[in-house]
Amino acid sequence: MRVKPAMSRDVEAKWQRVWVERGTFRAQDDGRATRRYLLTMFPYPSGDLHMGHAEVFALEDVVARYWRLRGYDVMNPIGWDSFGLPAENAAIRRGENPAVFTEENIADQARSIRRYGVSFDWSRRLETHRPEYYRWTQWLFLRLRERGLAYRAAGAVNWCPRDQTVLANEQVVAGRCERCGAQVSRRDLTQWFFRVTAYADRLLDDMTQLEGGWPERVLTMQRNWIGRREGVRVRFDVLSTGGTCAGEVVEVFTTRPDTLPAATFLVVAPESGLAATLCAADRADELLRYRDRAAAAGDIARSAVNREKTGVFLGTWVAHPVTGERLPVWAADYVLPRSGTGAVMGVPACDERDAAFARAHGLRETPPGERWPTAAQAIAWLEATGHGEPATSYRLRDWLVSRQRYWGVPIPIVHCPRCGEVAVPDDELPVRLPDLCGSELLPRGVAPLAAARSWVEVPCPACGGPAERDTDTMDTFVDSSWYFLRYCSPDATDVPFRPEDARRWMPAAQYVGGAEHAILHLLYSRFVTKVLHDLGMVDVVEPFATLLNQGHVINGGRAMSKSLGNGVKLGEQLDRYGADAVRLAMVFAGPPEDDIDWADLSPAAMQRFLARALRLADEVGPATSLPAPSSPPSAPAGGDDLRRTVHRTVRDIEGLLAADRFNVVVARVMELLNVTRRTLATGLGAREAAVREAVETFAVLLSLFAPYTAEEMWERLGHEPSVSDAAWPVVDASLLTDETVEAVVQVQGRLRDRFTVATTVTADELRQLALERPAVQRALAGRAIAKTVVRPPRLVNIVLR
Ligand code: ANZ
Ligand code: ZN
Repeated sequence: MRVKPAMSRDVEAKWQRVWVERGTFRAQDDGRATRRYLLTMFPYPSGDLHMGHAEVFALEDVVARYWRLRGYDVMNPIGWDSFGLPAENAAIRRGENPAVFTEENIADQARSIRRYGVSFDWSRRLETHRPEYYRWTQWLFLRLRERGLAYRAAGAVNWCPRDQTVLANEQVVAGRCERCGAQVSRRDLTQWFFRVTAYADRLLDDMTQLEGGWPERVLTMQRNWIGRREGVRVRFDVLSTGGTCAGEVVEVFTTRPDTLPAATFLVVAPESGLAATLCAADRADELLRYRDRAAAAGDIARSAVNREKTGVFLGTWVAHPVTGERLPVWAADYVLPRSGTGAVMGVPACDERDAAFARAHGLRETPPGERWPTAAQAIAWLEATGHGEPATSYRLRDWLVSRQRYWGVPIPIVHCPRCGEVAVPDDELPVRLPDLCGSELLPRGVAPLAAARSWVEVPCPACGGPAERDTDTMDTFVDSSWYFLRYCSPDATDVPFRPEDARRWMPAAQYVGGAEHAILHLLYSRFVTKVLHDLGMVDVVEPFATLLNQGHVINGGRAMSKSLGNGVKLGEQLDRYGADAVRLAMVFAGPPEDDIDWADLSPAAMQRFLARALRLADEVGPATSLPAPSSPPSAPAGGDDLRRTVHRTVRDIEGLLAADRFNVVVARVMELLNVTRRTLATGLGAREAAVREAVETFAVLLSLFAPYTAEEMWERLGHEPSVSDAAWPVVDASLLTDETVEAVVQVQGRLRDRFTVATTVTADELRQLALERPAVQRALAGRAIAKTVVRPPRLVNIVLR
C-alpha cells in the first residue's frame, strides 16, 4: 500500500511559488564581503534526472542553504551541458534537429529540479548549445589560437571503414563501430589540438593550492595523468651497413641513465616517423603490417608487463656510446609513439619488459658493461661526451578538441586557398550551426557540416575571395571548461564574463560532482582558468577551492542500468514519497563519498519522521501574546536540559558541516526531535519558551535537507515566510560549559581518528593531542607534514608533503 506523502504536490508547488516570488535564492551581489560560490557539476540533458543527479543536488544544497542561513550572499547556479552525441543520435532516429530533443529534456529536468526544491539561482541559468553561450566558447578558441595554444596537426582518430566516418571514443564498443559493427581502425587526420602540455608544470605545481581542499585521490590521479618524469635523453649513432656512422641518430628517453652500459638493443614505436626512416627497404612491408596492428590497441594494453612481446627487427644497427658495441634496432608496440622520444634503450638486466622482449626475440640479455653506480655519474659522463643531457618527459598529451560531428560548437576558422587559415573576426561571432535535421546528420564520407555546402562556402574574412568554413565542432569538454565563469556574468553581451564579477565570486568555494570527472573535466577547467588568468581576465589560477566527489547511487548491489532493469527514476520516487523524503534518505544514507544502495534506503521511514516533525510544530503552534501556561512542578528542570541539547546540537552541526559529514547532521537533527518529544512527555508544556526554541531551531536545521517540511513548520509556528530567510541559530556559549565534544583528525583528507576533548580546547592543545594519537602516527608513517589546519574543538586536518 502507498503511504500518502507527508508533503503533497500542492504544498510543494506553493513553496516553489513563494521562493520564486520572493527571489529567495537569487545571489544578491550587493557587495557584501561574505559571499560564497557553490557549484554542482551541471547536468547533461540525456533524459529526465536520475538518482545520481538527485544525490549531488541534495548534498550540495545542504551546503548552499547553510551558508545562506549564516548570512552569506550565496551564488548557487544551474545550467546545462547541452551539446553532445546522444542528442545527435536521437535526432537521426527521430528525423529532427538535435535542439528539439535537447530542449525537451532540459524542460523535463528543470521541472524535476524545481520540484526537488534545490536552492538554485535560476536567473543565472545557461545552456551551452545556445548561440549566446557558444559565441564565447568560439571567442575562447580564438584567444587560445592567438597565443599558440590552439593548433592543427595530424592526429590519430577512430575510423569506421564502412560508414566512412570518424567515431568518438564512446562510439567504439569493444573495437567495433557502435552503429554498424565494423572493425574500427586508427587513421591520421588533421585535427585541432589545445596545447595543454605548455601548462603541464603549472598544472602540477599549482596543486599545492588544492591540498587539503581536494580529495587526495583526485590530486594523485591528476598528477599521474600529467606524469612528469625527470630523466635524460641519450643519443645513439646509427651505423651504416658498412659499420661506419651514417650521420643519423636515435634519441631515447630514460629515467635510468645509470643502466646505459647494460643496454643491449633499442626499440622504437612502430608508428613513429623514426621507425619508417630507420627501416631497411626489405622490411618496410612487414613494418607497415605490424604498425596497423599495433595502432589498433590502446596505450594501456600496450604498456602491460604481461602482454606478449611482439616486434619487428628494422635491419638497422646503432653504436653503443659507452662500449662501442653494435646494438640492433627494433620496432615494438610496448613503446608508445607520443611518450618521451618514442624510443627506448632495452636494458634486459634491469627492466622486466625489456627482459621479456629480449627472451622472446633471442636478443642478448647479459650486458657487456656494468651499470654505473649513480645516475649523477651517468649524467656527468653524457654531458661531458655530448651523448645526452637531462630532460623532462610528460605523460600528458595535447588535447584533441575537434570532432567530426554536428551537435557541437563550430570551430570559428575559415580556410582560404590564398590566405590559409583565417580566424572569423570577433564581431562576426557566433558562427551559428546550420539547421540540419535527421538523415542530414548521418555521415556520408565527410562530416555532416562538410556536406552542408551552402553553409561551408563563405567569402574569406581576409581577402574576400571564395573560401570554406572549418567543418569540425569542438569537444563538449571545451564547453564545460569555462561555464563556471559565465555564471558570474550570465547576462554579459560584450564579454564572456566581466573580470570584476569573476573577481568577486571566484574561486568556487565548493564544487560537488562525480568522481568520473576526476581527470579530464577538472584538468581542462584548470587549464582554461590559467589561460584566462594569463589574459588578465581572472585573478585566481585555480577555479575550485574545494572538491567533493559523491559516491554512486546503486540498486541491489549493482550499478543501475537499463539492461539489468534495476534503474530508479527520480520522478517516480518524487511522486511516491515527496521531495523531502527522497532528499533526506539520500543525505542520511552515509558519508557523501560512499556509494548509496537505493534498495537499502527507506524514504517511507523518512516520511514518518517528517510527519512527526509537522505534528510537533502544530502542537507548539504560533506564538501568542498570552503568557505561556506554566509547567507542572513535576518537571522543572526539563526546559534547561532541552536548551542545552539544542545549543549543543547546533554547535556540533557547525563542525560536522565543515567536515562534510552530512549524514551525521541528519542523525543529530533526528535526535533533537526525539529529545524534544521526550521532554514533552515529562510534562513540560508545548507552549514553554524552551520548547518553542527547540522546535524553531529544529525547523531551521531541517531546512538544509527537507525544505518543504521546514517551510510548513515555520509557517505553523507563526512566522512569515520563509525559513530560508531565518537566521542560523546563535549558540549560547553559557549552555555549553563543562562539555566535551568529539574531535576528528583527517590525514590527507581521510578520517583517521576521533577522540573526546573539552569544548574549550585551544588550537595548540588540539593539534598536540591529535599528533599524539597512535592512529594518527600510523597514518603519518614518518612523512613530513606540509600543513595542519586546526579548527578547535572539532577538526584537525593534516596535509603531508
Ligand atoms: C632504460 C630503463 C632501465 C628504463 C630500467 C626503465 C628501467 P616511466 O616512469 O614508466 O615513464 N620509456 C621511455 N619512453 C617510452 C615510450 N615511449 N614507451 C614506453 N616506454 C618508454 O619510465 C620511463 C621509462 O620508460 C624509461 O626509462 C624507458 O625505459 C621507458 F631499468 O630506460 B627506461
Ligand atoms: Zn583569403
